[in-house]
Amino acid sequence: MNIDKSIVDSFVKATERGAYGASIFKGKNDKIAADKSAVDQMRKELNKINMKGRIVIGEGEMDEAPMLYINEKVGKQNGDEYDIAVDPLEGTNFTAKNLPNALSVMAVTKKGNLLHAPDIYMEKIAIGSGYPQNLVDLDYSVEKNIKLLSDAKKTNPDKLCACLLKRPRHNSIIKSLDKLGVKIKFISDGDVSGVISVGIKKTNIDIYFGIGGAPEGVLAAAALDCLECQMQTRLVYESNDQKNKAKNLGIKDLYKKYNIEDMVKNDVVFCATGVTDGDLVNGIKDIGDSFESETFLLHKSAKTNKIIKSKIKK
Ligand code: VTB
Repeated sequence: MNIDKSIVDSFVKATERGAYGASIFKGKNDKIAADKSAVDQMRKELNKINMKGRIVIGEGEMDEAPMLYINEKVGKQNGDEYDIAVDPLEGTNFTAKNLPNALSVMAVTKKGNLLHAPDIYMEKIAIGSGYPQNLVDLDYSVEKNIKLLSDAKKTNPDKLCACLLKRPRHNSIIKSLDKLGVKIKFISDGDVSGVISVGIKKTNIDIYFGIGGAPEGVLAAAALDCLECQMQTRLVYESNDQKNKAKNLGIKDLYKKYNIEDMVKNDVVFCATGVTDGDLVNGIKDIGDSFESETFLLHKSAKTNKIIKSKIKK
């Protein structure tokens, strides 16, 4: 069953509110307050929706997050059942320091269609649309993935651009890319928008590599699903406790390689509202008793791919 178009505006309102909440703390050097404000505002808006919603990816477990925790029920508890992944503030650092690319993000499916990923790390590789299926693979070397991609694009590796989080854990990938002459766009944070950039022509990014958060991975997969791009991921464990967390969420094969269809099934809606100006959308503009927002909206079954500009009373 597809998601009815009539409910999509309500999801957009939730990320608009989340972004507004975070924007109050733009440049105030307080990541926690910005995140809390985003969570509070998004939750309030979600609870106005006629749905039986359940958070499957959220701000953490019930005992560690006061709101929008995994398994929290949201919505008025009437109507259809939805599974919801939220990152009310993707880029707490960006907001605190008033830097570009902070977003309020959400993905929604009908119940049972989203991977319940634990809040741990995940390896990710992603490319744009129009390539042969399963072209790149996490188990191939960087050299092999780049060769496959440059051959498919009928170009040379030195014409490609890769996006990566700037972290020491990526040093060996960076070394290989440097050797091949591949251009690199480093991001300091925010790999939801980093991964999605492979599906946005104007960014000129051909491939995304590296390890980031698993919740962010599932959110990006929702967007890339709508954009008909390719992505493969695998969970990364730093302790037995993390393995148990995954098992408790129903993950049987701990080292499974997930393609998009293993993370997101059937219809999906993805929305991301800008907190600060960024590559995808502009940030919140405070205009007195109202604010203006921009939201990147994707809806798979309706083939919606647009930017929604709103003016909303505070
Ligand atoms: C990752 C990434 C996020 O934080 O979770 C990162 O997916 C944290 O990584 O988009 P480190 O532990 O290496 O700092 C973000 O960049 C922002 O939440």
